[in-house]
Amino acid sequence: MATLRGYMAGGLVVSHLSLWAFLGCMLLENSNVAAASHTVNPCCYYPCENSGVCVRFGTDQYQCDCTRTGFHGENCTVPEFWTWIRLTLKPNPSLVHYLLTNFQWFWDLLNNTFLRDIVMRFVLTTRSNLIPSPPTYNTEYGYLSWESYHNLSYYTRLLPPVPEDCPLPMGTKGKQILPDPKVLARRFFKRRTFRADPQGTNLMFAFMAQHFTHQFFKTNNKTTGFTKALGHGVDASNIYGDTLERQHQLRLHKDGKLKYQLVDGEVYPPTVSYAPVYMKYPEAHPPEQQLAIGHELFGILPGLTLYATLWLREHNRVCDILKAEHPTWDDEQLFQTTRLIIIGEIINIIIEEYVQHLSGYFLNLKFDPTLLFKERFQYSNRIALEFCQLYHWHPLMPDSFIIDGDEVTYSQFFYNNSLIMHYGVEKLVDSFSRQVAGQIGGGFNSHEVVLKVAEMTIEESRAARIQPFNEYRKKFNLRPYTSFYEFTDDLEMAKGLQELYGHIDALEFYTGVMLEKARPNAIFGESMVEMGAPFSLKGLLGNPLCSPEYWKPSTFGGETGLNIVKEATLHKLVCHNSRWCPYVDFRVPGKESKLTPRKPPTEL
Ligand code: ACD
Repeated sequence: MATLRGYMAGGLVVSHLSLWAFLGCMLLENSNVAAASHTVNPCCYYPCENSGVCVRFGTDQYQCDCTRTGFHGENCTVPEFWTWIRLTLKPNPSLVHYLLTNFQWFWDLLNNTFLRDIVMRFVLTTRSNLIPSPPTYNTEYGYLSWESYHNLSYYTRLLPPVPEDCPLPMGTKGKQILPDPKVLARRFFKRRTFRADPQGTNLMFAFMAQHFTHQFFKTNNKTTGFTKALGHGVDASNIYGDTLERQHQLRLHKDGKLKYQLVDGEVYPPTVSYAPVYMKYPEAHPPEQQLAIGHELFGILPGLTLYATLWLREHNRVCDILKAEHPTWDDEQLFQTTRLIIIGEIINIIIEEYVQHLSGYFLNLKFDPTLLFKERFQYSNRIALEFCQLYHWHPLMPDSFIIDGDEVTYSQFFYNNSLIMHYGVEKLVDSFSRQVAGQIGGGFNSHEVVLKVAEMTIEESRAARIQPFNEYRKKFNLRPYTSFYEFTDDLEMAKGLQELYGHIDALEFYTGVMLEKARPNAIFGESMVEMGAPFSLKGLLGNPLCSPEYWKPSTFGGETGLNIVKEATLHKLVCHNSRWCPYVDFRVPGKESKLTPRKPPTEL
């Protein structure tokens, strides 16, 4: 069993620690109870490295459980032989990223061989292995518990919360009081002048990000750490509703289809009077302008209603295809099978186009569930609070919206579904695909209207006692930063953060992933990729659809349905469901992918 003094070998920390230990001893003489409450919980020092689990014994002792970490020793710091070999040979993440984003000629060759599958399998397994499955902790339970495993209303947690009894809010480093979230938002998040994303990400991507992620990020704002999205993954609840009752209100109950309305002969989501579901609109908003959509908040931005319209049209289009092949199927079977096809399409588009775009890789990412069939892989997923936190990508939002040459301000944009019917799906897609989004990482790029979100995210992370950014760097096999000057190249920011946090090890998780220096010509920094990718790939491939039991033609009504899934593209989603085919991509023109097109646009 180790004591605090045993772990902390040197420097400043020891003196800090000794002071607490000394205080503990003084009090011990008077009362045992008092001693327990004044001895520092040794787990507040995060003494266990390499994913070892800290267990407190007595008052000032702890043990690191290093089981199956590949390390041993008091603090899980001594590598076993094979771990040592692996670590010696393993290139660092920046080198791997550099190799994947350069040498196009090499990747062009590799993309056309069996080696693509091997590399893709390696990406999927190494990333997914970083996510515990079954899930472990949650905001209430910093140790394994049945409640935490079983209660789907919680977001899971990769690292346990900072213990309640730590001397400082982030454990043992930093200041007694964390910086005011408002000050952090105003000084480091707020946009000065719009900084376009160097990867050319556009608003079509930004609205996809928002539309797609809100099916599994539905924070229950009444209690910290809870979610209303019980599907914990891609379940298309943003299209079909998150309760059976809502789903039935949205369904036509004929041929498997969803309800719709026709405006000038074009299909749009129905009004709430026809499909009576709760939608959040300002009080005076006329009911005939309130559209009924799977997610109750999607009326706020026309970009979200645009995607809702596209998926509605796609759902009903697929129903027609299935019905032609299965005239005997009833409404229920047509609906359920179409939903599976839609979920499969979403996963495909997200991996092969959305994540592909974010990655900037010349490796062609591949959606092929069979790649994992011989691997040890669990087909389940639990959304983590840390994933939800890091996905607040509001710097994507521009200063205003340029639609068909017209400038639309935020106040004209919010809750304005008439824009969709006025311009039509085609012009909106074209405009959003041509307008560049903001760079996510590096700070100073959040528009005033979304600044409050950064504040609220920081407040949530404090209420949930999320561990420091550097602890997450270690969890994801990244070297912790040693100073704010290493963390960011912006001297003003480094100085300001040092002054407010006092120590780099006290930097908070969300502030860390968002403000970290972006990689050269990239949308965000190293940590966002190294932490976001494991959550994403585990969540996408952990979907039941990707399991050997489901991944077969019969699940999708036959080869036709399976092929719709396998060949889904953003281009088809738009062009199969519009009068004319606009420019559509996740990046602005001129920044189109240099990769060999995976599916020629003519193949519609
Ligand atoms: C890799 C692939 C490249 C990863 C590049 C960037 C990842 C960064 C953040 C997350 C990105 C996208 C999230 C997409 C889908 C989320 C799906 C969640 C399903 C529950 O190098 O590994």
